[in-house]
Amino acid sequence: MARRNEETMMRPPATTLLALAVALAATGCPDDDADRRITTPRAGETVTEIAQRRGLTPDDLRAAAKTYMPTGQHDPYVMFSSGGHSGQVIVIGVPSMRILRVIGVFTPEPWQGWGFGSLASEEVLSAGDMPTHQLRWGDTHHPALSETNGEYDGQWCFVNDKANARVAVIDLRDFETKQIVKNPVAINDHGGTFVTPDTEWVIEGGQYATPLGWEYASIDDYQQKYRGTVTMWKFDRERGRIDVERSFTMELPPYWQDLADAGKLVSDGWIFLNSFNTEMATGATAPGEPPFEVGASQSDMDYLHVINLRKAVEVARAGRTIDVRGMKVIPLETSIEEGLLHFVPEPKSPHGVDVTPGGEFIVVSGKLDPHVTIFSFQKIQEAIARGTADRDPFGVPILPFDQCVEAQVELGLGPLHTQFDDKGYAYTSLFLDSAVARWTLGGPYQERHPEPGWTLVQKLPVHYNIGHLAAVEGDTTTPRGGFLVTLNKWSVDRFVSTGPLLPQNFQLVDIGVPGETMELLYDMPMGIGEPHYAQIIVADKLSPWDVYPEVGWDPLNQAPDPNATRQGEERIVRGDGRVDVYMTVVRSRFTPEHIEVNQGDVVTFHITNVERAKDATHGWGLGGHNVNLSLEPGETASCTVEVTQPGVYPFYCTEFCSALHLEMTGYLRVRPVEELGK
Ligand code: RUQ
Ligand code: CUA
Repeated sequence: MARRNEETMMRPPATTLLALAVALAATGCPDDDADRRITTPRAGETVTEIAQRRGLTPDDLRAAAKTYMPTGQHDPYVMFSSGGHSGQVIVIGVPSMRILRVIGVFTPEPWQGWGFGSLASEEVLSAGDMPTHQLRWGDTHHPALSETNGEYDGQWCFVNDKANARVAVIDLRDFETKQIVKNPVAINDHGGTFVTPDTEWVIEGGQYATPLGWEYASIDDYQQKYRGTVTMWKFDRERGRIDVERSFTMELPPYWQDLADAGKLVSDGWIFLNSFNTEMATGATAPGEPPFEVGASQSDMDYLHVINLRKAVEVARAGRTIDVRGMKVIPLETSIEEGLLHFVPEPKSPHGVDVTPGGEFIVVSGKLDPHVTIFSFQKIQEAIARGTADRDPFGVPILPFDQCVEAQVELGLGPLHTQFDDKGYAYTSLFLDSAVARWTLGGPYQERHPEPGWTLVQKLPVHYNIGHLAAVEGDTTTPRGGFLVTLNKWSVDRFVSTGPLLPQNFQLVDIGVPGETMELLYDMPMGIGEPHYAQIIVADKLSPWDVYPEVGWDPLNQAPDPNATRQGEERIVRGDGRVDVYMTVVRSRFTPEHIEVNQGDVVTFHITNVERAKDATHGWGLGGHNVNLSLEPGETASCTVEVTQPGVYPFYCTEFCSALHLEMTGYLRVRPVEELGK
């Protein structure tokens, strides 16, 4: 009997849950060990009995009921998380917190054939190289979903590489990386990527000041020769590529620029960029001198950079730029002359800057200040119009703090980043407190919640040391509310120990109910690099392809591949020292299966998966040559191997695609030179 009964009981209606809660409140946790509690079910157990056996509380059951996705059902939200120093982007279903996909971006990834032989991926990865070094890892920080009118449109995802100042473009039709650009001016970045409300521009703010264009300068010349940067990459939606020619960089003082956000609606056309180390500390250049940690934390105020993007675009178009390694750079003097850049003092070693959904306010968190500071865009505009005589050492005008600030809310220790919901609440991560603070927005948001504006409503402990946080569409013009994910840096005791290196902890929080009722639902260990930021989109907005549009598709250019091979037209073309193999793949064979070449030949394989069935992916792994291709239905992929070592090399399908998958194989035979002419 029990089976059906139990299944229906897994999703009890609210009233049943309540009854359950009452029943369970009276029972304690049985004290036999957890293993036995899990592995000794009785036939026909009810949910209550299971909960009693496992020692689950009513809150546990409520949390389970809120997060559980029954088999076959889809998550309503999808989170795009940076993969930190894994160099990748991780796609996660919310609220189930199931990993759906890891997208190969800056780091080769064998399952996807990313950087393991596929010529297309080599082309993308090597476009991001330094002239002197191949770069094969990245430190992805801030994914940015493309927007139309300030709302996610589900078409593109951008992400930056902090280690090397690179930006990648991911096409959400196939969730693959299509472009990597290396910043020609900066070596490292941080305040990226952030997009303007129509994804015209992808913003990449710098971080640690260096001489522009990867040059050398003595640290003694820090103030004269080191500079900060912010780069505006022009995105060409038609081509699906960043247009480097139409992009430009602004030279900034050698402060350490940090996070950025684009204005929206009323503040559309403006960029806000934090900074720290406005002290221009140069660290412990000799024994006994203060390290950066100390030197960069002296002042009470740093500078929020307020940038007039629209005007900066005009100045760049008018050619008032210098050339640095092919990048147009607006010199700092020009920015000052043209009024492109203003500073607003911000307390104290700030980190996050986040613009409210309507674009009216800019929320700044100072790591060493217990408040969030809220600036009014309107007031900043008025202060700019009024003018100021105050200047930083480089001549940048500094607007008076008092004229720009709207409110300050005391939240707790180590505030970092802020997200928004649909009910006029803001959520700020508190790193040192290990908590999320829910607080109210004032002004036009006042009518959405019962509490007074600009007040702290609730603090929810998280585990532990939270960095970023992501609410559903929480940085758009129309946040959805519902769920929040906290990206905690430390997990300490939350999971079974995996030795000295522990995963991070993503925690799912219910923010659907107003007032003091944020509720912690679920812990998800994140054992893939250290993610920084994430964005959560409503799943319905994504419309990825099931299979590539045509058989013989080139995913890099999203167009038919000239090297596509039709069934019956497979062939081996031999030229002078080079061999081209035109191969097809279908369950469960490669055609041709035998390829004999001469030692020293350069062999290029053009392989087309002629399948049209959803999920009928094949792989092509070649022993001894560091090659694995992933061939999604319809895809044509190419790879080139130089066969220097004679021998017999089986290749095989690396995806378990069919009952005769193990038979899906072939031989590449490399004849030794001595044999030639025999
Ligand atoms: S960061 S934890 Cu965005 Cu790189 Cu703040
Ligand atoms: Cu194709 Cu296994």
